[in-house]
Amino acid sequence: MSQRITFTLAATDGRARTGTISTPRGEIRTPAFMPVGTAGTVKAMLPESVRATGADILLGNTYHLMLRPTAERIARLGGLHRFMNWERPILTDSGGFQVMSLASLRKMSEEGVTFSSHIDGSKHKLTPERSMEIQRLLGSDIVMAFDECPALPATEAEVAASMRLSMRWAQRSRDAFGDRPGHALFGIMQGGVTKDLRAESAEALNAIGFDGYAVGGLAVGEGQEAMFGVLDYAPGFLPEDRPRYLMGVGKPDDIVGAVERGIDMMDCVLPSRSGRTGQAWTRRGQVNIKNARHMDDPRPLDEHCSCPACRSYSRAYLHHVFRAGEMISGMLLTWHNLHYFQELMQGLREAIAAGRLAEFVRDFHALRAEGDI
Ligand code: PRF
Ligand code: ZN
Repeated sequence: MSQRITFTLAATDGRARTGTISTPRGEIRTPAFMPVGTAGTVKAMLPESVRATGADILLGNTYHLMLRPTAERIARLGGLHRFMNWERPILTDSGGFQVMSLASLRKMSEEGVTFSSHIDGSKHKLTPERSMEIQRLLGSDIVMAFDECPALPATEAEVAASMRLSMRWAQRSRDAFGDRPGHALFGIMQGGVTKDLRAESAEALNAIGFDGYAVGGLAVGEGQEAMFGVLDYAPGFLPEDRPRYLMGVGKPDDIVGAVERGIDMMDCVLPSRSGRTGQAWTRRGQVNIKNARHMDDPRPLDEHCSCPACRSYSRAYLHHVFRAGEMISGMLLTWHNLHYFQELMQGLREAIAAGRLAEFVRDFHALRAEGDI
């Protein structure tokens, strides 16, 4: 695989962009939503079903896979794509963010982070160099630099120190990654909600040079208004000709607002996780299938949705299988949610290409305001 990964912009509408990331494993239409396949599976979905929802790329996690079944075992078995039966592009997160949210006995230093596994308590170490090695063993197409996302609440001095550490790690990630045609390395901007720190972080990343740039450190409890406040300027600090990835976002209205502000890629557990807890996302907002009002309702979740859950099952059935704890409940709601998120992305791409994003966004909010009926 010597073909380089390229990004081609097809159209812009205001700050919003649509285009294509071309990789040896296939094209990624942007703005793109990446379903999360943390442990080598998008929970409750077969890979061919995930593809059928319209996904071009999945996200995998260094942290989970290094602990179980280990990166070395996956490499011996032919890499993550073959292991999980997904031959299209995979982006892997670098591990530090998951260490901070899941592991115990964490110890940070200039070198990296040591921690105890949330699975069996075993001791492990992640550094920029080890994260690059793990992501190479997995066969990841888009590798993320190793960073630290500071836990909130944090003072501005703490956010600044953490961002500068992440920028030193970004340089070490770049050095350790080397030149790998057909694989991309993305840097991750940090700096909290402080404009000067975001600018300093972007400048450091631009000087190192990456194939794409992520906006990290958002959607960590600051609220949508503060997040949009940062997105009003942060994408503008990054090169126009490289993809911009907003990590861990988000709800449908977060996605729409991020795309309006120039974001090209996003990932979130929301559609898959909430599918397993009985939450459906539709054009009219959230539907809680647990609610007794669905018990006798013969209508589908959304009569305009073409997913298998909406084509063949009633709200009454979806309510019943959720209440009964049947596995098909998580399967159908996850499918519906991923289908809805991908349909939203397709709508955004088409609206940007046609120069009618403002109308699309207006209709999006108007239908949600009507609510579920
Ligand atoms: N860094 C990394 N992964 C992430 C984040 C980050 O800041 C976030 C923040 N929303 C989600 N996932 N490496
Ligand atoms: Zn549906």
